[in-house]
Amino acid sequence: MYLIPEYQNIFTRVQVRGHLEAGAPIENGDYERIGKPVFSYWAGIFGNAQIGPIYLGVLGMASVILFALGFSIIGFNMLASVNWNPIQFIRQLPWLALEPPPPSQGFRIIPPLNQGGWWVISGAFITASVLLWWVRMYTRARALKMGTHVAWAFASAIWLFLVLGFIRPMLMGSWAEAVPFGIFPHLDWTTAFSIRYGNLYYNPFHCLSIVFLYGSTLLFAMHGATILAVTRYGGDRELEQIVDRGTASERAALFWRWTMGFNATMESIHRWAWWFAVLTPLTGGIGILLTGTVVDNWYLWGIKHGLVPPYPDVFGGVTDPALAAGARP
Ligand code: 07D
Repeated sequence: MYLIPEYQNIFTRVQVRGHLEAGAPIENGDYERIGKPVFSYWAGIFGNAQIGPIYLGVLGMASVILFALGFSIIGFNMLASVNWNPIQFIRQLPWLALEPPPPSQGFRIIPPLNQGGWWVISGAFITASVLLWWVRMYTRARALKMGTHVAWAFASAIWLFLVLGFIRPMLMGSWAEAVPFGIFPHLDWTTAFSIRYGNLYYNPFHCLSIVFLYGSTLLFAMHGATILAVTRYGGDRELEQIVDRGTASERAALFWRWTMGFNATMESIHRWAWWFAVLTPLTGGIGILLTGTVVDNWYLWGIKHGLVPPYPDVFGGVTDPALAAGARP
């Protein structure tokens, strides 16, 4: 017997290839769409099989060039640190670093090149690159008459990036507070930072940031799974379901009310997801900004505010190591 499917959903592993799609026409803008789009089987496995057109424009080109410059400066400094030996460069790459200026340089705008000067220059290039990429996102969204939600979410990540690399070091009066470039070195920096300031776990903004980070993954999994589960009823046509609720939405909503008593709506789930993602680096940036500027030791702060559980007093009292004789002022 030959079975004819009743409903064809748009999630299918069959790669449907129509004509190359140039994209929506744009008013008063003869924007370059570089190159002729092509189809790729492998791209189609992960998303749309069509690659291109890409638009770089002036902002995009400037951003790519600045990033390449910053990235190359980091690479060449690392190469210099292994005596220009390419084999050692590959072998030791995960451990190599371009460090920010030492404390003795304070927040001098251009320290000597081998005293963190290269770090400042590459950081400036990468920061300029990231900011231009943001402007590009904003202007591309406007050109397509879209909302600018993506750009504002990206701005939240840029906030944390700026706090870590520029705003907090400036407030602390020292580039040495900033994050080094390097794979393990930047991870070591997070541990050292946490220990130096009395355990970041007791920073309530780090807690909040983790809540939103984990929350984002949970919401993404719940939403992705829910939509996949109701595609057979047309749930994958999310925008249609927002304005004209169908049986897919009804079932998805009832499923969540059954299983947890409450449901988001076809529209609100996307706002939940946007806010959780945005609040992750937004709260994180606040937490980093407060560290060392307003709060010196999160553990002692936690004791003072009843966050740290009381332990039996068998180990003696805890004093702030930063207050001990000989500690760095
Ligand atoms: C990093 C910023 C935006 C990035 C942008 C991109 C380029 C590329 C490339 C040069 C992601 C620009 C970059 C263009 C340049 C080249 C090659 C966003 C970023 C715009 N923590 N922790 C967080 C957990 C601990 C510590 C956030 C968990 C320890 C520090 C998050 C645990 C210690 C900082 C989080 C844990 C510690 C953080 C990041 C568990 C020691 C931060 C959120 C289970 C290891 C950051 C308030 C994010 C922060 C941060 C999670 C443990 C230290 C929620 C789950 C106790 C110092 N931690 N952490 O979105 O915001 O990052 O803290 O143990 O600064 Mg933590």
